[in-house]
Amino acid sequence: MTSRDETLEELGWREWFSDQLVGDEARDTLPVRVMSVHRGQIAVAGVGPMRSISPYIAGAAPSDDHPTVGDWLLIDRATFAAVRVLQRLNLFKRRSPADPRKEQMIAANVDTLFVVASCNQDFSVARIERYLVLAREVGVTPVVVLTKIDLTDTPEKFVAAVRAIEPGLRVEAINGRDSGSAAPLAAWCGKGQTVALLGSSGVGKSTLVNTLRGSDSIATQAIRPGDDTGRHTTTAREMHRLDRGGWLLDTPGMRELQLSDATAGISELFDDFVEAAEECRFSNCAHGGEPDCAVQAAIADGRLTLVRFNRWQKLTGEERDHAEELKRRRKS
Ligand SMILES: Nc1nc2c(ncn2[C@@H]2O[C@H](COP(=O)(O)OP(=O)(O)OP(=O)(O)O)[C@@H](O)[C@H]2O)c(=O)[nH]1
Ligand SMILES: [Mg+2]
Ligand SMILES: [Zn+2]
Repeated sequence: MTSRDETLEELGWREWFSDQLVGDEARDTLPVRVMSVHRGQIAVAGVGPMRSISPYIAGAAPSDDHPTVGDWLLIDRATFAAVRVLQRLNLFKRRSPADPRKEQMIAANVDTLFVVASCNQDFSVARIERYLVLAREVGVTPVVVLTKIDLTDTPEKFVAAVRAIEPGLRVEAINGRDSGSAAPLAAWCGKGQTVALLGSSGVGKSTLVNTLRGSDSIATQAIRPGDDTGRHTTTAREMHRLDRGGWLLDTPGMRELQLSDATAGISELFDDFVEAAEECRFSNCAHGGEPDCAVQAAIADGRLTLVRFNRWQKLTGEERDHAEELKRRRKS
């Protein structure tokens, strides 16, 4: 193996990407990974020094063809201009809070998702569940990281609430400011691995990146004492390198995660409800009092819970509303 291959592998390069090179691309272009996206410029790393280049690709179609953080990009060997984005292993996106018709890319080519939530007033099972639906939809293994266990007398209550979402879910409860406490997370951060951190503002994503890197180079900021919400300290998505070779992709805290086209993810996370619904008398049963509703029957005899039913209905309702909205706009 040449040192070039080694460098690229440390950045997460694998056969999936090298197999995509066609024709003269191996000769005329260089593969680089998008490390960060800052207004109109992207920082890319590959063999040689890190560069800041324009993300503009001549002739590219709108939306998904544009590079986002985590992407593998071919750049022209001579001019360093972006040539094309390699097909992704996976892509995290959400509905844009500013314009619900648009999707916003969050991160590409992620190996593990850390869903970060804190053990305080800001804790919400429904919110964590949304990130888990997204992980299912995208096909990336999630780990729920509960931070700030040093600030609660009952960390086990938070852990139990998360474990109840899904059997077998990985949950790590830690003090994100303590390297010993955060050490188990290193298991997902091996050489060439990319771990994305998602969660609300103030839960401690950047703090965790600093702790795992043994540095304090990323800005963090105290949360609001009234309601424990954060101050939106991180403003850009950025990959950070760990000494052991992995990459942590820090992101700005989200006010709300509006899922986009997550029907499959919702069905997977709520497969027990989907299964029960197949037994309803009417195939279009809304599970709201129709005769012979198997979902209501399962809730009545305790096989399914009402709280999860309500969250399932909310998520499927949002998907339905959004699909109808898009249909309406297309017609008009
Ligand atoms: N006590 C305690 N404080 C923590 C822990 N993790 C983070 N903090 C504190 O929580 C505050 C917010 O942390 P940040 O790392 O800035 O949060 P963030 O998720 O990056 O927030 P945004 O960048 O706004 O999305 C800081 O004051 C951290 O020191 C923890 O496990 N225990
Ligand atoms: Mg941050
Ligand atoms: Zn029903």
